[in-house]
Amino acid sequence: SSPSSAIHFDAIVVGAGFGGMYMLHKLRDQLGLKVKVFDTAGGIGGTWYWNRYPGALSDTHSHVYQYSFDEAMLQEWTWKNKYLTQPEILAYLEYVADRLDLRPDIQLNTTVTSMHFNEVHNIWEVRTDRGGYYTARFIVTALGLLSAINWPNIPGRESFQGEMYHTAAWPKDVELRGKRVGVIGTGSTGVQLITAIAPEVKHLTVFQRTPQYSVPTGNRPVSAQEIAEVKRNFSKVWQQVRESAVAFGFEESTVPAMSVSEAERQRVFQEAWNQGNGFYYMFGTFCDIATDPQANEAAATFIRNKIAEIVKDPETARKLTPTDVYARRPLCDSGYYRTYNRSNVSLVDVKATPISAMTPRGIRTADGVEHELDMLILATGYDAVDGNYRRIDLRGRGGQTINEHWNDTPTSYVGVSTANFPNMFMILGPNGPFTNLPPSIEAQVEWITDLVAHMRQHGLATAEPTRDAEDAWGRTCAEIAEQTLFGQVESWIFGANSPGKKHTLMFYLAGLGNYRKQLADVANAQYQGFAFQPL
Ligand code: FAD
Ligand code: NA7
Repeated sequence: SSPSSAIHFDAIVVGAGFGGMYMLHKLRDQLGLKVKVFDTAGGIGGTWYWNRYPGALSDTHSHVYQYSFDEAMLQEWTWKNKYLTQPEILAYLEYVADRLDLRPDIQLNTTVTSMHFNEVHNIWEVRTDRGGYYTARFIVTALGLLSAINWPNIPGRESFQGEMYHTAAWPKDVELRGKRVGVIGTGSTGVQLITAIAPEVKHLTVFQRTPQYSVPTGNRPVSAQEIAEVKRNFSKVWQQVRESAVAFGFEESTVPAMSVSEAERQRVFQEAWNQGNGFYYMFGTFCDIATDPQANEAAATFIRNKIAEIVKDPETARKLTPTDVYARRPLCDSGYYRTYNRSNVSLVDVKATPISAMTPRGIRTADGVEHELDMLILATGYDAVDGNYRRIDLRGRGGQTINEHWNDTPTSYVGVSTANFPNMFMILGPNGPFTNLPPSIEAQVEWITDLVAHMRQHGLATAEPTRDAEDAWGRTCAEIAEQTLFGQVESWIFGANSPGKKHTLMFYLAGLGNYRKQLADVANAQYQGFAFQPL
């Protein structure tokens, strides 16, 4: 088929989560473009469409886990608790979709299978699993950074006779009561799920590979007064978020942990423990927990001592206690460690006794024990950041695929673009900010919109970053990352959780305030680092 037989749009957006929805609104309603959005899902919402597992909760505070671009929506929408449950976030995104009339331009149940840049016509050719063939001047990949499922490679998976679910594709109406349930994975998701389902199931067996540091969420109802306060101070609240590092709506600490007395340190940690939130514990207590080994060890020791206090069985406590650096995404929970005091919960350390196979009746570990299960839940996370890119037949100039282009190291220029892929803009692509994400998504969507407007104003057909600019951005990200402790452990922040993936940098770790400055500098310097072609 030739491009002339395709249905043409000005822009095609892939993904209908926080990112894709806002991108549609901006390009369509601000710039007047003809835009189409595709999503594999049967509904809008992205992450919050897929992740319906019991206990799914934001770990960003409710008042900053939303869009900020429209004050009227912020005044209209309200929340009940310090954190939002999955149904609440999905309801919010449904409300936004209706409020902004987004649905007519979103096609659900449709996976984009290929996107090829046509150098003759300077357009993208896009194909879907439903036989659709489209062209577009611009493509925006809002594919999600925690969206491509990581299926563990366990021998015998097909033989298991019980029910098996991944948390990121949770079906409706799962009955847990009376069942012997196994959970693999103790990341943010596993911790939430385990805590939520333990009281419901007959028996819960947790297969833990790496123990986790976690602090309480401190979830509680918020008063009408607190909500009114946020709504009254709209501009101030969001300005603080945009200028901060992690964008969680609290002031990051400027105090080094070792600059205060031991007693003061304990007081600060205890106060944070009482108040709740993982990011607050890591970034609100002291300024150097993620960067200074001694500060990190102090924060880690505080949590280890809590585990020893909370967990009654010393052997279980030992297995639950991390000994490595506290440098994964900071977790928070609603009674995780306490859950292991329940008589119907047992913990299997699969580092000590690895899973050898799945059997028809359950899971066999290396010590020969067969753990019998009626249901196995995989809370094994994602092929993070670049996973969904590599699952598409995505080709830039010269027919080069994204896999060839990135090889084992995904890169970008300022998080939103990559050389040789003209007019392709990424939301939450590699080497973008590591923050509470809606405000970072907003920064990227707004910046992309401005660039598209700039191109139209100046009669430009294509925009793409130069290799040099992209390499320099990669070096900037690497230099920043080297100052942190995050690279010292294996986690999705460095893409090291997925089988066969190389430990590699995935984020710009200097925070949202700095990231926004970088974006503004590039735009203000006539989009320095980009090469343009005229129409
Ligand atoms: P997503 O919401 O992931 O949407 C991407 C969409 O793209 C998906 O619907 C997918 O189906 C679609 N897609 C991908 N490939 C294709 C294709 N080829 N064709 C068609 N469609 C495709 N962030 C926070 O800041 N705070 C939190 O508290 C928080 N909690 C989280 C809890 C969980 C369990 C998870 C998984 C993530 C959490 N996140 C959190 C991160 C969260 O993903 C982001 O905050 C945000 O929702 C990302 O929005 P997005 O639009 O970029 O991507
Ligand atoms: P994570 O944080 O990547 O956690 C996945 C968990 O699954 C983690 O405990 C892994 O252990 C474990 N895992 C993965 N594969 C296996 C195999 N093969 N065997 C045993 N255990 C395994 O994903 P989440 O969904 O919890 O959270 C991702 C983000 O989403 C989170 O940070 C929030 O931002 C929302 P490991 O630690 O690799 O040893």
